[in-house]
Amino acid sequence: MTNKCVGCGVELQINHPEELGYTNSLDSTYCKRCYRIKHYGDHASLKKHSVSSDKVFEAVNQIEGTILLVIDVTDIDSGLFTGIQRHLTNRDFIIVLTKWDLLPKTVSKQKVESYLLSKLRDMPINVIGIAMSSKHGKEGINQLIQQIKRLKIKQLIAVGYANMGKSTLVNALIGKQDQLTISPYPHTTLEINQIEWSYGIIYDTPGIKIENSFFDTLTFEDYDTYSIQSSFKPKTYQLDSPQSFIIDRVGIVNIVPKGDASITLYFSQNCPIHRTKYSNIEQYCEKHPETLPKVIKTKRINDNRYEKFDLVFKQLGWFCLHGDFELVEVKTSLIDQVITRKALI
Ligand SMILES: Nc1nc2c(ncn2[C@@H]2O[C@H](COP(=O)(O)OP(=O)(O)OP(=O)(O)O)[C@@H](O)[C@H]2O)c(=O)[nH]1
Ligand SMILES: [Mg+2]
Repeated sequence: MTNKCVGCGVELQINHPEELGYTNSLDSTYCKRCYRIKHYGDHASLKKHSVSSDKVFEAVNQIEGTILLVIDVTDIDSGLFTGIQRHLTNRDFIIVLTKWDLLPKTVSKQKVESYLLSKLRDMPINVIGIAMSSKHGKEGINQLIQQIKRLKIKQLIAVGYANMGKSTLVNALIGKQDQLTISPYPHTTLEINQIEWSYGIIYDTPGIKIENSFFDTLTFEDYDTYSIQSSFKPKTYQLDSPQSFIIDRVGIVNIVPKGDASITLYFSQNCPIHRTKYSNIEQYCEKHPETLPKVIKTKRINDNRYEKFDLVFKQLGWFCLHGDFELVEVKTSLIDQVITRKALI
């Protein structure tokens, strides 16, 4: 029988120091990569490896059980992948919204849940429960455990896009904070990891790769500045004149207000976002070509459904716009990664 790394699920090996699973002894609990991530915060190896989503689905389809679909609450719009019912057929789903501590405390859980439910309406999957979890406090985890007990679920498979918090959630469920390896970067878990716990068996799985992500257009190091890792510190601007917002190497948002209007930014505190007058944007671009995305497509936002709406740059955050607008225009390379929704907050 082969031994697997308890942290990332990969098969242990002692012959190839540069390859995955390397360890000094086959009796080790963790591979060298996990050891270095856990003890030295050394994430360099994460640059090199990604995971095949098809392989993940194929492997998950070999396992019976309820799907614990893990979605980062700051990125709900990425969390529900297309074709989910095609990839995971005839399953029951419990959806867990993770990272609640990153949202302002005033956010209504009902509002977020009703947004999730509105998205689920178009998806033919059988949802038998919804739960919320947070880095702080055990309330959400305890409620999830109660649901699992009540539904008499014996096999659970944590599935979701990379970095949504699957391994952190499984650690919290089994009550062992440090068992599975976690990191702030995607593709930490490499293979399916089977864990026995008080209520049966729970599987941690490698994250599914988000295709066409803004992060594909940035560098690995940019992850630290652009990804949302600490609570939002929203910034609000009154818009009494036309303005442009530039997210470094991601895109530009041009806004021409009609009367009273405001904009609130929900992005990583380190995310490089500049503001200038709309009348200056061309000059700005000429002066700072390095801040522009490589390819630029333009999309006009004509969403008049809501008085207050979010302009979401998936995975990165969103602008919340309040009021009337003559023009809202986005210029970016990944136009499909920008969507609008009724304001979440
Ligand atoms: N603030 C906050 N951070 C969280 C929470 N859950 C997970 N994280 C962080 O999110 C990052 C990713 O967590 P992981 O558990 O490694 O995510 P994963 O889905 O297993 O990632 P892959 O294995 O790469 O697919 C880590 O930096 C975690 O600390 C949470 O509830 N709150
Ligand atoms: Mg993981």
